[in-house]
Amino acid sequence: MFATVAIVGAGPAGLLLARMLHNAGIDSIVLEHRDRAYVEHRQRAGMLEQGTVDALRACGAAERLDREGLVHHGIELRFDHQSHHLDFPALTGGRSVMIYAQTEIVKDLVALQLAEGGPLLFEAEAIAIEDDMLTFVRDGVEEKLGFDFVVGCDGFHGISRAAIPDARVYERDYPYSWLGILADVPPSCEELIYAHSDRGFALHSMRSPTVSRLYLQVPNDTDPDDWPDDRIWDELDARFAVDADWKLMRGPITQKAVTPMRSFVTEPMRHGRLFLAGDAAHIVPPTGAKGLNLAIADVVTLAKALQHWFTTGSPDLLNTYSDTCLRRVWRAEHFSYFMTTLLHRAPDQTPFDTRLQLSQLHRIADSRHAAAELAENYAGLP
Ligand code: RFL
Ligand code: PHB
Repeated sequence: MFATVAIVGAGPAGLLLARMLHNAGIDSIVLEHRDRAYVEHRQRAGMLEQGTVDALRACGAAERLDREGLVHHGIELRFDHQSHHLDFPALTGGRSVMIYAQTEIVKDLVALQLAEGGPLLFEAEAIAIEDDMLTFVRDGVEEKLGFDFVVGCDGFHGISRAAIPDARVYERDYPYSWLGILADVPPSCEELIYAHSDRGFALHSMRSPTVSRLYLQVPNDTDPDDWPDDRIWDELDARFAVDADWKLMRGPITQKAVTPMRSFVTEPMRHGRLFLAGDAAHIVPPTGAKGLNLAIADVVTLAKALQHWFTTGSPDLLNTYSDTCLRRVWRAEHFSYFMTTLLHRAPDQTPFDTRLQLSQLHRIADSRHAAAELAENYAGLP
């Protein structure tokens, strides 16, 4: 078997890359370890930057997103029992964000790929990447795939990253995790609420006009079974408490999961014909909502570079791929770290630390410059 571009992983990064290459007339094969239902239902991100929406539109994958996506013009910061609205268009020169679940992006891209793209092989696990050959296992049988280029879009637990020799790794773990729930209840807010409280962080997000997505900061290694539904709603109530006429609507919880928080970057993101994109190369804690957006930005950069190579024979953009991506990655790493440490309560937090957090939160609420700095990073740098 041979593909001009072999793509490992059918998450948003791998699927979008396949779509962009297809549109540019470059053939690819996507190998995905899991089955279709699994990748289409893995609950993850929801907040899309303008650049992500633009990329999906440009490759003809935004028809449903344009019908069902919820445009958000800001977020709410809640602390000291007060709410503060950040108006993104006013602070960023007109930018907004969109809520549309990663599961739906994946479903849309899988459907397009199967209808008009190249091969997408589910339950095909890549096990080794060599110079110009990839080995994968399907139905218990080892197969070989030759390529001109191979792209590791296989997420944080994939195998591609290990094929880059002498990589430099930068990482940080956080002393807390997120308990995330999906609930069949209309959102209790129009914008996302990021809440700082004495009891820890909470986030109110949404998936649709009838489905809410909420998160609670919890200790690492928390067992979701220790959190019956009533305990979750009571804790959310306590952390979102505000001196205003506001009530958190409760409804049946349909999913519950605990996610650890991590910052991670590997450099460089390329070795010879192997390129890394998305979570395979970098992880951010979800507080800044950057992970999916970074994955899409990598792939947009790489698709352009590959197209440039195949149309002009020039390797210039392939040679600058890693540096170009890492510049954006490190900005997002810093912003995600900033948002995380600003809003969470560390197990060893002192009253001094809390005072610093509150001082910074007040600064964002009171200063247009501080608010604009947050809004620009959140809505996405061009
Ligand atoms: P993915 O989505 O992990 O996809 C990798 C795919 O590779 C497959 N795979 C293999 N296939 C073949 N052979 C192998 N050896 C393989 N090893 C792995 C896997 O099965 C999988 O299908 O990586 P990708 O495409 O880079 O996409 C990254 C995003 O998924 C991730 O950054 C975001 O979900 C992060 N994230 C958020 N990002 C945002 O931009 N906005 C958000 O609001 C946001 N919220 C979140 C998040 C992540 C969360 N969790 C659970 C980590 C909220 C949460 C709770
Ligand atoms: C989500 O909707 O899942 C979401 C939104 C914003 C974040 C993290 C997750 O910062």
